[in-house]
Amino acid sequence: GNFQLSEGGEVLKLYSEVEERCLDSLMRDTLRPFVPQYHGLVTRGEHCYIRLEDLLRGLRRPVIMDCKMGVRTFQVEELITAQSKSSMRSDMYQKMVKIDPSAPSAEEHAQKAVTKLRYLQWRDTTSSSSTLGFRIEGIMMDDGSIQRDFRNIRTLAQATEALLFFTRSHLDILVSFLSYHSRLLALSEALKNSLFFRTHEVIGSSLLFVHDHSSKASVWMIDFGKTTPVPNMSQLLHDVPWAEGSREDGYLIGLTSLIASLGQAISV
Ligand code: 4IP
Ligand code: MN
Repeated sequence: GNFQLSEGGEVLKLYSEVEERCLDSLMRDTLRPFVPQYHGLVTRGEHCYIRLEDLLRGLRRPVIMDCKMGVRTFQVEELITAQSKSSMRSDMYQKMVKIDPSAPSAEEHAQKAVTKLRYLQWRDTTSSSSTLGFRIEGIMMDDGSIQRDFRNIRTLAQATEALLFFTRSHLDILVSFLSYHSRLLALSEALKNSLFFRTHEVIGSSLLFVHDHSSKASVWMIDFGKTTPVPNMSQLLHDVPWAEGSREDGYLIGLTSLIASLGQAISV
């Protein structure tokens, strides 16, 4: 979870060193127009916060969709952590059983716990993350209601259905699809030219889709708490599947799927 407050037209997000470093570099990167503007740190009570542009500012009853990007949502460090018994998580076992009681192995059932790696991989392979390179984490409708029921989406056609649901009841669906489509194409150009993107493994980051009645539709890159520089000056391709030993995240596989899905939605 990411705890945040609202203050003076900004969003205050609980400090994370990893995320702060990313935002700081992003302010000097070609991706700057695609991320919330970063205004430095502030302390409130006993906590330190990251001051961010409020992406919902000026919007009336916005509709929001969070798509988690990449073919995996675990960091490669989890492969090592998972080898120590102390990393067993009963909370993650509980979350898993609640969705699918048959998912844990006999051993996991006996321990009533799973490793974080196991849980996150299970989430990736039972959603569209592994196959399409993104998954819909949630949609907030204009009445404030939140839908998180997109777990069964696997195919591009199902993702397109969800996108149609997302823009339903709004303005001209086509107009917002077209503006999302062109924003994603612009993002994909910016990513091609981004030094930050070439040199960072982007894990657990989302694209936030936002529109309201005034037809303003935009997409933002958010959540960099697990986005880290790749070691030894190496660079990532982002458009190939992950395999053990690599740090590829499949971010561009997800972006390509999203663009294709919007393309399908436009032609419906
Ligand atoms: C959550 O699982 C998400 O994967 C979180 O990632 C992750 O936080 C949580 O790990 C994990 O329990 P569900 O979405 O299935 O509930 P995100 O914050 O990107 O949504 P991390 O810490 O990996 O960022 P824990 O260890 O925080 O519980
Ligand atoms: Mn997120």
